Amino acid sequence: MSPTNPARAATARSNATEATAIGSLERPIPAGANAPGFGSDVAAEMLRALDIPYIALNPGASYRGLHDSIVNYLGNEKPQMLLCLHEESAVAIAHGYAKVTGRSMAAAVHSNVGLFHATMAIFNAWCDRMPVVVLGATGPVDAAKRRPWIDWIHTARDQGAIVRNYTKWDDQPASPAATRESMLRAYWLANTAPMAPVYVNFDAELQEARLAEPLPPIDAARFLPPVKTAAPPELIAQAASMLKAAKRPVIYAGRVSRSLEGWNARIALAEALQARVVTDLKIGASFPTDHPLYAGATRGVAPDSFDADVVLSLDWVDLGGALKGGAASFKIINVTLDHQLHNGWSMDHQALPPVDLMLAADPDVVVPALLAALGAKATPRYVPTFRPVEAKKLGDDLTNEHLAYALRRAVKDRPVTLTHLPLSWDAEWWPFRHPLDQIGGDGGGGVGGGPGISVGAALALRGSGRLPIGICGDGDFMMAATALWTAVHYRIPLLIVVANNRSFFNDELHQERVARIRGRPVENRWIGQRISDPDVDLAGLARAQGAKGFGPLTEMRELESTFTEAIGAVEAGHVAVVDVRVKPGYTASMTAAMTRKTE
Ligand SMILES: Cc1ncc(C[n+]2csc(CCOP(=O)(O)OP(=O)(O)O)c2C)c(N)n1
Ligand SMILES: [Mg+2]
Repeated sequence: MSPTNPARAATARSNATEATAIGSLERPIPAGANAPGFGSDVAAEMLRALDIPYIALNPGASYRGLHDSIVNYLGNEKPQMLLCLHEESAVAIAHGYAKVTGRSMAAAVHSNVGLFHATMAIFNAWCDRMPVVVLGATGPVDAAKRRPWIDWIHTARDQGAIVRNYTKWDDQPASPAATRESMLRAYWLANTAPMAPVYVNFDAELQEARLAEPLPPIDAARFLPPVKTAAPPELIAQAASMLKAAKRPVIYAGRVSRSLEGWNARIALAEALQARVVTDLKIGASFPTDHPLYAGATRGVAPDSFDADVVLSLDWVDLGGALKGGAASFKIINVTLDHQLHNGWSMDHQALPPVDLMLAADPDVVVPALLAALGAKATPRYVPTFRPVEAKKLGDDLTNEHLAYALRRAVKDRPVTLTHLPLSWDAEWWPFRHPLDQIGGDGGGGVGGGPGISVGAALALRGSGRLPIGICGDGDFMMAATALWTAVHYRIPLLIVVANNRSFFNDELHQERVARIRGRPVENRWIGQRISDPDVDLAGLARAQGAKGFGPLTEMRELESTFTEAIGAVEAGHVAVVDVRVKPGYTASMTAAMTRKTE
């Protein structure tokens, strides 16, 4: 049973489908090219063979061959180009798309310079373990073919080195045949758990060269074997008996898929074991937060040490850190494939956790196997039920809690996907009852991910009946506000709410902490952090790009009605931005954690 009102979901769906189909936009005149004639036609054909629906890009001469092939050979469909105003947005959009669908789309970025702009978003996707196929270009690699100056500054001997430390694989194929193999391998690796971005770099000359001879046909599916990483039955049996014997089992529900089947299996497992479940706001919803067994969410801060005897970690992001509070007394079962990605450059592998039983497997595959081993029912008792938000008296200052409360009241029983949350969000403000209710954070802690990820998620959710809402800090929003243009241009409905405290507030708390430790005035913490004088017109930034802009809202009583109006605009197919002037401040527990004098 769905937690939503079916009639409302149907209305939302029909509104979305009434909106202009993206595929009807930017149609090229027929070019009459129906056989591959150039190197880049082969690469374009591969994109289609890989069933990549969209390629988010910012253009550049280094891949003008591929650009032409997508427009004039493929007719700009499957994949369709999504023009972005910054490479960071292009990759962030592909990242957001993957967070919803679990599959990669492509992003294309120009030579070294476009790749430099894209790096932050690639790192975010890497830390988030999300698949993105990033395509780039260089050259001509043959120096004799280079145009003076520009081709020289935009050619690097080893361009992949820019991103090699935070991609799963990269390549620079040297022939059309190698291009096909490279793209197949890249897509397969990116989309095989543990998932991560990949980078394929095309030589400009190779793209533009005429094909000497046609390549033999290729059956792409045979090179993309689905990989299901299960745990050996004896380890499943061992895990099942440890969990069965446990008196106080706790499940750390970490990086799992968005599938409803997997979600239901996790609930059934928790119910069978009577295990409490911890979740993490940094990653997508993994357990219903209104379930009686739900034990709370963490974000950035390690969870308190739970009174547990056995911990089952389903690919928890920082298990070592989480267990610091009391691991000595627990038995720990770790289900993860993440170690396959760990390298010597990035420390995103986190602390090394103590582990008593290791299942090097996909948590989505392990949970049903555990249910079977326990002889437990695979269907949960939990039934998601919508409950209207109760009227609540909050304080006079407009805070993020007010924002959450008023937004929930305006949303009512619509199915919503929270595509991004600000740092100062408390899990208790918004219940999750479906795996797509929330898709997690930026992954790499790179501020500026929120708008692009939200656009990509909204793209994937288009026509699903779900209302995408990204709640961004003002700093996050302004770093990547131009990602919205792509949503407006391609008619991707989306609501962005800016939790605007007119500050890079997180860092005010850091300055406060340093001042406390040094015995210096904490009153100065705002200097070099506050974004006012002038206040930025965020609704204006939205309107300037063709989105609907609302605000700034400064009064509690304005919120619910403005959100209702903005939601109406989104349901009519628009992009809407609501600027809410919130009081600077984090939740008490977050502030305490950030400003305490010593560890
Ligand atoms: C790319 C990048 N630059 C700087 C930082 C450091 N940083 C962490 S949080 C933060 C403030 C973000 O401001 P905002 O989005 O407005 O959220 P707020 O802290 O005000 O709630 C900054 C600058 C970062 N994490 N990433
Ligand atoms: Mg801020």
